[in-house]
Amino acid sequence: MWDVLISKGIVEGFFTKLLDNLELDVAVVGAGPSGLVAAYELAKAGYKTAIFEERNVPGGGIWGGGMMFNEIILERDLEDYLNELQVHYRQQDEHIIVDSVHFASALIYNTTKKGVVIFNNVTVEDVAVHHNRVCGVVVNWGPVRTQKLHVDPITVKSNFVVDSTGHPANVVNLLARRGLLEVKVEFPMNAETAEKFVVDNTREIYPGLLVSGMAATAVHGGPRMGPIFGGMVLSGLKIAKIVSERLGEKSDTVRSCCK
Ligand code: 48F
Repeated sequence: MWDVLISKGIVEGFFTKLLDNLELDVAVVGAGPSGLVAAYELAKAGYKTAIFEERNVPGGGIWGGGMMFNEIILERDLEDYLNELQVHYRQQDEHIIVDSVHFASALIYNTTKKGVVIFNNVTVEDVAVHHNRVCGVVVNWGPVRTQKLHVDPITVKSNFVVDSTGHPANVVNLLARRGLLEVKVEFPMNAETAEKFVVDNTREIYPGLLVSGMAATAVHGGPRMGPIFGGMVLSGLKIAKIVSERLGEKSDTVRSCCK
């Protein structure tokens, strides 16, 4: 019966992916622009990377552009990167304008094409901490959190975790609530200063835990920037650079702390 063959294909396909991603080099939390770029670059560099996204649809804040006008703005110096991703754009003064649906689709397509699995409908509800170092993510189905179901999660081991959860900085705040690190409150809108701030503050914020995009801005008290996305792309690129250096140069130390 076809219907059962379809069921078998789906169940086998999903569990093959899940088993293959229970031990990662990098777990990215949130499939917004900074998380997608970070994962794409890390996969390009050969690191086993997966993204956990609590919503059904990856892409985070890209789709809606500014106030649902579905266009986004990037800085002109990202032209080469957009060409690499085969994104169509228009130039306007020192900026580039891109259709937000096209940009979100291109990031999702390129990231998954490099082999990154995006586990959509999966929320990261906690992290695993061993010897004062983040060593993985604790995951559950998205609706378990939204519907407050009493269901225990499972753990995915990862040498590095990236909080790419946007404004709420959900992963960093899990540690902040327990007094393991201190966070600030996001500052009001200022696109010009925000674009530099987000890149400067993309960093390892706790051993094994990095923070990117609006999460990096928020927890460091930086200004929001609205529908300009160059900083998000550069933040994702910086995450990949930091992690590559850490995993490359000190691979034994880094990998062995998460046994
Ligand atoms: O907010 P978001 O797009 O992240 P970002 O990379 O980009 C920010 C911009 O979109 C925009 C901006 C740019 O100029 O200001 O806001 O910082 O995407 C964050 C993603 O994380 C998911 C959430 O559903 C969204 O798709 N997310 C949040 N918490 C969790 C999560 C969680 N605990 N587990 C899994 N996914």
